[in-house]
Amino acid sequence: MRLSNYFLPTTKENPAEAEIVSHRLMLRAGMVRQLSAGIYSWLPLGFKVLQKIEAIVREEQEKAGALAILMPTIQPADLWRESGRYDDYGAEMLRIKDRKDREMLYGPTNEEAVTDIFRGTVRSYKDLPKNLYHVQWKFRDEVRPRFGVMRGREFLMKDNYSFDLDKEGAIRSYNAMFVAYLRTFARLGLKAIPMAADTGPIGGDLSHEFIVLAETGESEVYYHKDFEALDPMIDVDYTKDLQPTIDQWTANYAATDEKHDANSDIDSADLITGRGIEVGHIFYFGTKYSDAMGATVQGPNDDTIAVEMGSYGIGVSRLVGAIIEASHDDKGIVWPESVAPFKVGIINIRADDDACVEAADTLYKQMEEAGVEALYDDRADRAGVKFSTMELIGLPWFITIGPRGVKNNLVELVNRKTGEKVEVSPEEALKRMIG
Ligand code: P5A
Repeated sequence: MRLSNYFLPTTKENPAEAEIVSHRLMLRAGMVRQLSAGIYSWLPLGFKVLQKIEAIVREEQEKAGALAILMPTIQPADLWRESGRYDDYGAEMLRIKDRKDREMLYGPTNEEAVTDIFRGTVRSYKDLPKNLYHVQWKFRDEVRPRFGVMRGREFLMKDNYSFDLDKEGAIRSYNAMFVAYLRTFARLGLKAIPMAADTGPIGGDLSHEFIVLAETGESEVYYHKDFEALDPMIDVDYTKDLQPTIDQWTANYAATDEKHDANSDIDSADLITGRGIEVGHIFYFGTKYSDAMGATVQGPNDDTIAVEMGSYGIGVSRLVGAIIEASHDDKGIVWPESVAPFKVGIINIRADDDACVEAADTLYKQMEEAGVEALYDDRADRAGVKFSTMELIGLPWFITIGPRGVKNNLVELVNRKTGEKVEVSPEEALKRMIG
C-alpha cells in the first residue's frame, strides 16, 4: 500500500479525552474515531488489525470443533422474557420498539437466541455435542464507557455456545474452550491468565476469566510469579481428556481475585499482585436456559433431556486495546507480527532524489509481488515525519532507503521492537520479509 493512496489520519498531539495509553495511541495512529460515547468507527489501519485478530480467534475456534454461524444483532424482547433475563438485565440493555410497537433489543449477548435455534432444530441426543460460534457486534449501555474500545458500548465479541447431553460432556466442551483460549491469546502475543470468576448475569456455577496483565487494567489479580515462563499448551489433542492438565495448571498458576482463594494451591509467598484486562470469559451453566426455554432432546432411553450448555466470550475489539497496552513504548505501538496491520514499512528518506525513488518503488513492487504486506511511505514529507509515523503505527519492521545506501546497493532494516538496525541489500531485505 502506498501511503499517498492510504487513509491514515495520524496526529502528533495527545487527545485530551484519552486516559490510557492504548486509547491515546489508537486515536493518534488514526485507527478509530469516536462517533458517540463508547461507539467507534474503525478506520483502515484499525480495521485491518481488528480483522486479523478476528481471523486468529476464528481459526482456534474451528480447530477446537466450533462451527461458524451468524446471529442477528436485534432480538425480540419476548425471547428474553422466556429466560427471565429481560427484567434482570436492567439499564445496560438497549431497548427499542419497531414500527408495530413490538419490543426489541440490541443484543448484549446471545444465549437466548442460540437456545432458540437449538430447540427449533435439534431433536435427538445423536445430534450432540454441538458447539456454535459467531463474531458479532454487541451493545451494552455501560454506565461508564471509557478507555476507548476497551470498555465500549458497542463492541465486537466472539461468542460461542456448547450443547451436550450430560454434565460430563459439557465439562469436556468447557475444557476444550479453556485450552482454545490459551492458544488464541498466545498467538495474539499475549500472556492471558485464567482466573476463577463470578458468573454474573450469564449465570451458572463454573466460570473463568482470562486476564491480560496491564497496569491500566480494571481488575486486580494475584498470580503465580513463574507464570510468564509457562507454555500455554501450544500442542493439544482435543480428543484427549484435558481435565488433568487444566487441574494442574489452574491449581498451580491461575490467578485469583483474592490473595487467599480457597480453590488455589499457590503458596501465598509465590503470589504477585497485578492489574489486568479481561479479554475472555467462559461459563458452564448447565440447564439454566434449556430448562427455561424448553431446549430438550430425545435421550437414548426415549426420555426427554434438557441440554447442558456453556457459553464462551472473547472481546475481539477490546483485544485491539489490550494488545497495545501490553505492547508499546514511548514512541508508539509495537505490534506482534501476528496482528500487525502491515509487516513492514518502507521509507524513502529523500523523496526528491530520483535514484532513491526508483529503488524504493522497485523494492515496494517486489514486496507486493511476493505477497509481503508493506506500507510504502512515498509522501514528499521530511524523513523525520516518516520515521515518527512508522514508530507510532508500530509495524514490526521498517526499511529505510537513502542516497548513500542506494549508491552501494544497501538499505537499512530496522526492528521496531528491539530497535536493532542492519544494513543489507534490497534483495536480502526482501528475502527476510518473505521468510
Ligand atoms: C460469554 C459469551 C458473556 O457475555 N455470553 C456469551 C457470555 N460474557 S462477558 O464476560 O460478559 O463478555 C465476554 C467478553 O466480552 C468483552 N466485553 C467487552 N468488550 C468491550 N467493551 C465492553 N463493554 C465489553 N463487555 C464485555 C470482554 O472481553 C469479555 O470477557
